[in-house]
Amino acid sequence: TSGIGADKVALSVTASDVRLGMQASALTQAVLDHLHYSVGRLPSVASPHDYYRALALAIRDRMEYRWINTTQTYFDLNRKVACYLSAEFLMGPHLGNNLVNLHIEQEARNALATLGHDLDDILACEKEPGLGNGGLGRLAACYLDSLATLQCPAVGYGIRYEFGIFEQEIRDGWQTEITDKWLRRGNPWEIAKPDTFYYVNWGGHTEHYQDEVGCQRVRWIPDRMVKGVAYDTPIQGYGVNTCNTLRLWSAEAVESFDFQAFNVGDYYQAVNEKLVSETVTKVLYPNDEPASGKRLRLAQQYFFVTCSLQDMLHLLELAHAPVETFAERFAVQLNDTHPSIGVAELMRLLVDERRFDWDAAWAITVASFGYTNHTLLPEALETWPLPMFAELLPRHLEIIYEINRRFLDEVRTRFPDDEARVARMSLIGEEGDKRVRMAHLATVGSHAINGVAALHTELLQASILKDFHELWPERFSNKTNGVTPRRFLALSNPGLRELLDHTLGQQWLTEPGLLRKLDAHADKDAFQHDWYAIKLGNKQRLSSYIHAQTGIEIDPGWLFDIQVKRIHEYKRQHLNILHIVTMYRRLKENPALVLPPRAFIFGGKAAPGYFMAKRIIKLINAVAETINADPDVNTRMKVAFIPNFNVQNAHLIYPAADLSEQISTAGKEASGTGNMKFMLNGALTIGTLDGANVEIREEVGADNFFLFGLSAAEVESVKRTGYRPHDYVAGNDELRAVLELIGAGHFSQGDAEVFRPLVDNLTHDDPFLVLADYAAYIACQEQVNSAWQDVPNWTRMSILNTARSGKFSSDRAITEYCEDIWNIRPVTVKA
Ligand code: TH1
Repeated sequence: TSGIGADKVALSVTASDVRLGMQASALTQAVLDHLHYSVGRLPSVASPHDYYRALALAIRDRMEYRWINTTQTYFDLNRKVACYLSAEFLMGPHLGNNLVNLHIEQEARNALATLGHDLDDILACEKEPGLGNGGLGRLAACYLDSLATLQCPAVGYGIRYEFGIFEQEIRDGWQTEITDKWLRRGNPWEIAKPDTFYYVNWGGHTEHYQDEVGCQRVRWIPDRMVKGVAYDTPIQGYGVNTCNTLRLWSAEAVESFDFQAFNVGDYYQAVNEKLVSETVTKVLYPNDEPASGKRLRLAQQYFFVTCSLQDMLHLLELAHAPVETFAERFAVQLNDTHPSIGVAELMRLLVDERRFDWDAAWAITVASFGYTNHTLLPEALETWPLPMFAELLPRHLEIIYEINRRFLDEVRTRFPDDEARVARMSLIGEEGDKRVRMAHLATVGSHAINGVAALHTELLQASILKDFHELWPERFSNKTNGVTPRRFLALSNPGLRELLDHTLGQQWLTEPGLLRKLDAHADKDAFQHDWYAIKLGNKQRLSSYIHAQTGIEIDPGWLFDIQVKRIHEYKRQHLNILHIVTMYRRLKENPALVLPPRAFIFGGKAAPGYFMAKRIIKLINAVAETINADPDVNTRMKVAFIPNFNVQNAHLIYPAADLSEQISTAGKEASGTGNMKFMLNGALTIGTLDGANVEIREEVGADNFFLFGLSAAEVESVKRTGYRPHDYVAGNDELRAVLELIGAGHFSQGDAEVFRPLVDNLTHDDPFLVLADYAAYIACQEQVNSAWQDVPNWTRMSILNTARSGKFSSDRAITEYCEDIWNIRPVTVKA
């Protein structure tokens, strides 16, 4: 090349550069180079983890060009960007997923084989970033995958917790929590951007003053300050050049903020300031659902939200675009109320710092934000006591009062003489101590509000946001959750992937509607045979894992009945146990009973302070120990609790399931996403009419779904008319005997204390109607048993589940968000 720009061409990197080659030989060289230059190890002494780091860096290199190019393309074309604000991103291991999305799994396998290593061993070395609790955080991760795959301009904004969700160990049947040190051996996927940082203020007071043109203005004089530094991770789309960004903020002390202390020689105080600053992003709160109410949690939320909004304003500035165009450039989605302080913060940035008038700022704010609600559980709704809020964010409280004053005027105009309604809708709750209601702030500040499954959106509009729905029906819509088929099928179920590729062609991975074509194969002997063999192989794989982790041996030929999710009373793992104990008693009383053998498999973490949930884990393990050791029953049933359920072992779990347990009290599980991962992998569901189960049943057909239990409406009416769980105990001898067995210490070496709180809670209170649904659940499980004995028909139903799971792809969900809420269109990134 010669002439203008020749030097640039020579210096630029291209995807065809031999050092970025996608062939196995180029990968082999790249791994060796990284072992040498980045890891600093001789191949002869390098550990599998060293190879993991070298391969991860080599793969990251191969995304880098696309990554920079993607960012540049959005910038050059001035494209509107979806900003997904989430306190949690449960990404799971990156390496395997990036290999799938780049189409270089086989090349990587060959490259490592040349170096004497097996890719699967190397993949197992990755410590996943567990920066989320469960469904909500994993949903955010699936959405990033779909946004990149659909070539949509998007950024994920969140928190770089130093310690993610704790690791669970089971000791003597009890959960113990171990600190998650995911960064201990470094993180090859992130790139620190020390020059991309913003200041975050706390505390202090406000001053009202008149500016030079006579306008009333407010100054916030904070008394503390930290810095938020960006760490970026590439999010490679499947089969496209788009590589989006996950930007996580990490808290650092502001150098010399405590200059005074330093100058007077108080070196210790200056260092201490640094420690205190950095606690903001130390640890993820491990509560799924119950709101924590801790000041540090509010500080985390404000910290990542202000950094993200400041980043957006900075990007506008770089593009020489006026701040007035904010809402045309950014669609800001609030993943639950955790980032909802963003509504007040954007107002502050516009009104106080950019001198916008209130109405103009408010129009921009409402046009920018969308709010997704993920739960109706009262204990999960975030509210902050006024004194705490005022101490940490005094200016934001003033802004919230002003938003509220104007909003309630609007309510009074629309609904005159209805002060009860005004009190219900206020952003400040006055029952007991005064609190800021974050769901109300998020709703008032957003032009679009959505629930995460059809039933959940209906209930949302009829319960906690009823008044808001009456005021602004046009702002509400449903967006049923989805999961990515790349990670949850292609990566985790390679056997099934191969069969689907062979039967349908590879397009099913981006057009999951094509899975419906499996309907035509569901009755074919040969196809059923292949299907069954794949499932059996997956069960073998899980069985080995369970054996390695727990010592429990499970026959892969048995029915694999699996419930994996956070442990919570509303999810009713204890209903599952009542069924297990019922079958145990039946077998003990009648050894000749014909019962197809089943493995009951559980997994899930309990919030460390959740007394009942921890006892449920203990009960599962106690029942497991008794049953697995009893030769009268252990040829027909076994129970296993898989410790430390996370994304990595989920890859082994979902593909091995025959039966998916989705048994929450109707009306309580907003959507569920595990239900979708099981269905995608050909498990049949036993479940209530709750969350997305309703739509799963609609898609797969009532004949291919095991339904039981009260509906959401029936649950409410039973509660209204006075639920008396004891009546169910009195009316059902078998249930009574089961509860007595547990209560008397049969599974706890005669210790009648340990499970007493559980049994008492069920018989006297039973807030989640376990006993009301018990008989229906047992009867439904009997239907499962008969269906399981007809292998061809079970296999057929299994095929139909995968065939009809297309709706639950996160691509469908993201397409709906893009079209209905964000107004974002795909953009092709050139190679
Ligand atoms: C979950 C919901 O429980 C689940 O039904 C849903 O599928 C999932 O979100 C994704 O939409 C929630 N997780 C949390 C976590 C926290 C607070 C509220 C919810 S709701 C910390």
